[in-house]
Amino acid sequence: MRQTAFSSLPTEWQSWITDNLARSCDPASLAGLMVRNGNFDSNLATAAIREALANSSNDMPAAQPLPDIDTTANTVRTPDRQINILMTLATPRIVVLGNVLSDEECDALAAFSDQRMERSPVVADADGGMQLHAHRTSSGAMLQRGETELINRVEARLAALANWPVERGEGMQVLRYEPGNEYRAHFDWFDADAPGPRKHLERGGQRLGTFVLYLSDVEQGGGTAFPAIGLEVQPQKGGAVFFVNTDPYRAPDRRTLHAGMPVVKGLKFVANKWLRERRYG
Ligand SMILES: O=C(O)CCC(=O)C(=O)O
Repeated sequence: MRQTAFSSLPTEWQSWITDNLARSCDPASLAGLMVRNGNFDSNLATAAIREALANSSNDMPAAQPLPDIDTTANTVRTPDRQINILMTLATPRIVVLGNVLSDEECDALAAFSDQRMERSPVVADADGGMQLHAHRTSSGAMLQRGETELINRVEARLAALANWPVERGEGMQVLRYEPGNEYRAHFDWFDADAPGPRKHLERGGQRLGTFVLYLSDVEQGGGTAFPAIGLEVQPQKGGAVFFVNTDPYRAPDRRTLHAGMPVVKGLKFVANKWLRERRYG
């Protein structure tokens, strides 16, 4: 008999999947638990759960639309700007972009945000509150969606670029890193199994996609590293890296682990834009 993803699993894991699906557990959460607790590859876990669903009385979940950039040509024309595709990776989906913002737009976003910067927090696992952590040492400011004409323009551009409605985006978060500042490896997706992050899922669903927009060049250091796949993107003013945080069934993808590497020389400004499953705010 042909081996399938499901049949390749140890029998105790096969029973675990079948039992949990029979209890109507969320397939994406089950895949996450298999990766975390069983050390399974996320593609194998997702495929096995899909097969189990197909063989059960439950309906097989359909692949869901995700934010994505059309990389069939080497440039993408948005309503107001032509953006360059510099590098693409199919899975995990990562696109490195040039010419997303003009120098003036970068400077204006950084200057506007710099006045209200405070030390950047992380989401606490226990209660979802925002807490300071030694792993994240940048300063940051949250911008409201549509807060100024410039923010509105950039948000409309990113929405056209990623084929994802503005309403499903969080407000941008602008960060400033001094030499020595960093954000150690972390995920942008929220873990449905942790009580704190779960609260954030209730408002707008999962963070499906991320843009890190580079608002400055950096003399040395300050790349965005993806340690699980051995990739590092160097900051180039006006450029960006875009990545998709889940698989097509919206299960978190652990290969999207990423870090803001320590700045060695110079200042680094970035703007994060997170794209949610549903309308946000
Ligand atoms: O600074 C970077 O390059 C990445 C920032 C980041 O990952 C974040 O703020 O979540």
